[in-house]
Amino acid sequence: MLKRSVCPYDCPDTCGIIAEIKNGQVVKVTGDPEHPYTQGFLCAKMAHYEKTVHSPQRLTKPLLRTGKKGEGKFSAISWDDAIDQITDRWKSIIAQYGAEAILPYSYAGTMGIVQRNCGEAFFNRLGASRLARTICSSAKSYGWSAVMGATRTPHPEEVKQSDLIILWGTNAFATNIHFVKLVRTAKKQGAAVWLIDTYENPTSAIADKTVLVRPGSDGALALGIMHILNREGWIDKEFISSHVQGFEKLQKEILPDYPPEKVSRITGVDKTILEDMAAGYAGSKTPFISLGSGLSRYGNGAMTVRTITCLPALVGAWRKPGGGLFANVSSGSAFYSYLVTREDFQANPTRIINMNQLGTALNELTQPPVMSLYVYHSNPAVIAPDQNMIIKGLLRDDLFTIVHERFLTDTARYADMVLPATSSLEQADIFRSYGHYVIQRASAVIPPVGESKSNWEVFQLLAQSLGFQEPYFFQSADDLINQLIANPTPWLEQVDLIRLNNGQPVELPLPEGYKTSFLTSSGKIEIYNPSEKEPLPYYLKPYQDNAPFYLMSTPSIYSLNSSFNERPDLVQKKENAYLFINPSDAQNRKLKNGQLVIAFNSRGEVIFELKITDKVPSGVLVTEGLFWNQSFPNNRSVNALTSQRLTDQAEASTLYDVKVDIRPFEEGENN
Ligand SMILES: Nc1nc2c(c(=O)[nH]1)N[C@H]1C(S)=C(S)[C@@H](COP(=O)(O)OP(=O)(O)OC[C@H]3O[C@@H](n4cnc5c(=O)[nH]c(N)nc54)[C@H](O)[C@@H]3O)O[C@H]1N2
Ligand SMILES: Nc1nc2c(c(=O)[nH]1)N[C@H]1C(S)=C(S)[C@@H](COP(=O)(O)OP(=O)(O)OC[C@H]3O[C@@H](n4cnc5c(=O)[nH]c(N)nc54)[C@H](O)[C@@H]3O)O[C@H]1N2
Ligand code: SF4
Ligand SMILES: [Mo]
Repeated sequence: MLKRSVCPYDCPDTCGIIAEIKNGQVVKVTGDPEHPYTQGFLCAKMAHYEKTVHSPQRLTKPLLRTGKKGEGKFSAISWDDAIDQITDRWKSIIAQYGAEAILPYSYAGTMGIVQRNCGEAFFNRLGASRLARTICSSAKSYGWSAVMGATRTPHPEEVKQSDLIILWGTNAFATNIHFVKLVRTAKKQGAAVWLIDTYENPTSAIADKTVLVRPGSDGALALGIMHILNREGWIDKEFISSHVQGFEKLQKEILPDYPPEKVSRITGVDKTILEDMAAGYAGSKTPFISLGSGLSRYGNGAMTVRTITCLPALVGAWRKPGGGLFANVSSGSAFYSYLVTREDFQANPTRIINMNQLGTALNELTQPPVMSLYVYHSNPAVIAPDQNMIIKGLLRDDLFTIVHERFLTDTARYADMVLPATSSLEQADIFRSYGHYVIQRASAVIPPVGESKSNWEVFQLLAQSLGFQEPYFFQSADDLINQLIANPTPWLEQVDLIRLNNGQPVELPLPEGYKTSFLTSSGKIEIYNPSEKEPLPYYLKPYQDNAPFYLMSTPSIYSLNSSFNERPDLVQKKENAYLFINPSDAQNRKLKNGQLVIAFNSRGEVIFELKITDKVPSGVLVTEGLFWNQSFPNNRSVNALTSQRLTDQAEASTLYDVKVDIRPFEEGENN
């Protein structure tokens, strides 16, 4: 039997998938050829999703801790027992400290609108602390909106009409593989491809030109290019006068400050390359920038994105199909998401804790302290910054931690109670994407593995055990999906709702003329934005500690954040937690290829295998992929080095704004 579903992972491609089912088990997973964007092809991770779904490591029963925290020793208990113990403990915490002493922690294990967000309704009703879910790309969204307002990002297929594609801070080979297919099509038609990154990431294989910038300096690079465009008169005056606000101010007050010599000093990009880039950009008819999120994870991240977003306006790139800038697709507004998150269930607004500062929250918050942590579809002991602080918090004897998971992740190992979670094929949901405009409903296609339950079901059980009476907590996930479809937003109304209901992929239409009627308060592209504290973009410095090497921890082709570490076949392909270093840096430090080194800073130490390669410039170290801490000799992974500091706007993570030093790992050393 073949059943249609959707890839649930935090990936811009959000593929349509077909699951082949025999005797209630998934035996094979393939791409859905009818999906308009992903067209029947899946990445290496999902090509054998059945190995994740039916992995021998799947959690199948609720578990109660029997060993020390972190030791990973548990015994199975019944669901009734688990729910009773949780709600009993919560009642006593609430009586002593108030419900704000309970902190939910969740992110992007599953991207479906219902399963991802239904916990919000439950915790709003409970009166728990709220979590600012800003680890990924909120600074990028902020930067885009500061210039473009609510304007929709272009359709990704437009890239096929481009003659110059700039992959700016994105490793699309790993993270956006269907977009690479479109880039290849454009290339066959003669398009040039540039990659702007901090190292020659795997995607540089399709680039005609790879420009390496100093980490966190892209804002200066964009200003430098704009300086040259202006100096040479390579600007589209007609487009600017009808569609852009504040170019003259930028021209007078900002651009003179960014001559090539200065920009070259800040970015490390040679002056002649800057001149070439400006000439190439101006000479292209339809330049298309695909902007990644990596460069937004710095102390200056929002400003960097804002500055780059101004660039296409200067040459009028927007007016032509195939030109412009692709940021994140914000199709969430196609749904009335409050039907899921139910802010109205909050009696009073409770405090908001930033997910990037979990370490501080667990160790230092008072009034009230965090006394219980409920983690679902996230793995903070691996993915969140300042790992040592987080683990110190998770080790607290008086902290009651519940983790709802598919696998015994590092976070789950520190839990008092572990609840088994269904996979996406065992639960109903409805999906949108941040990489294209297709939406799709999915039903459960196999029964739950073991006794696992979906996020939705667990929150219902907890709600009922706590005596919540709202009808919301007495319906099925499918009922709620029906409501989302039965109450369409004006945008959703434009799709074939019958097809959507039937689980077929449908595409949200982009409004006519959306690339020239901008959804900002002035109706223009706002290079000058009077509602910003700094109304004009300029080069803001990142944080950057005082240590010799920048450290990039970027995605791997074979995992997705910390997901897929349950798969020996994929972990094997990653081989090891490598740290890439430039040959000259290795030589200066007398370090050899393949030797173990410790990367360290004031926050922690992580052991890597050194790989010498000229793909990284001197002064930069790169590690690809997040591994489980369990696979490292000292039980710490790369986020032991990253910091809880936030971006300039939108409180996002600064995961790449980090510096370290390295030293050889001595045999017997195991700190
Ligand atoms: N150093 C460094 N750190 C990073 C990044 C980086 O590039 N470098 N990337 C960051 C980014 S961009 C992001 S978005 C975050 C992502 O961080 P997370 O959202 O925490 O993502 P994952 O590591 O994939 O962990 C998701 C977990 O959810 C579980 N899960 C999957 N489906 C379900 C379900 O339906 N129910 C439940 N209860 N559990 C489920 C999976 O088994 C998995 O363990 O990581 C960030 N951390
Ligand atoms: N296979 C796989 N796919 C994934 C993920 C994964 O972990 N693995 N993660 C998913 C998630 S959660 C997300 S948010 C998306 C992310 O996808 P994108 O936002 O498209 O970003 P990435 O492909 O992660 O690439 C980030 C790039 O930014 C570079 N970079 C870092 N700092 C700078 C800088 O200062 N300037 C410039 N120019 N470049 C810089 C890094 O070297 C890296 O190559 O991918 C998703 N897809
Ligand atoms: S991880 Fe991304 S590319 Fe791979 S199947 Fe899922 S959506 Fe598609
Ligand atoms: Mo992300």
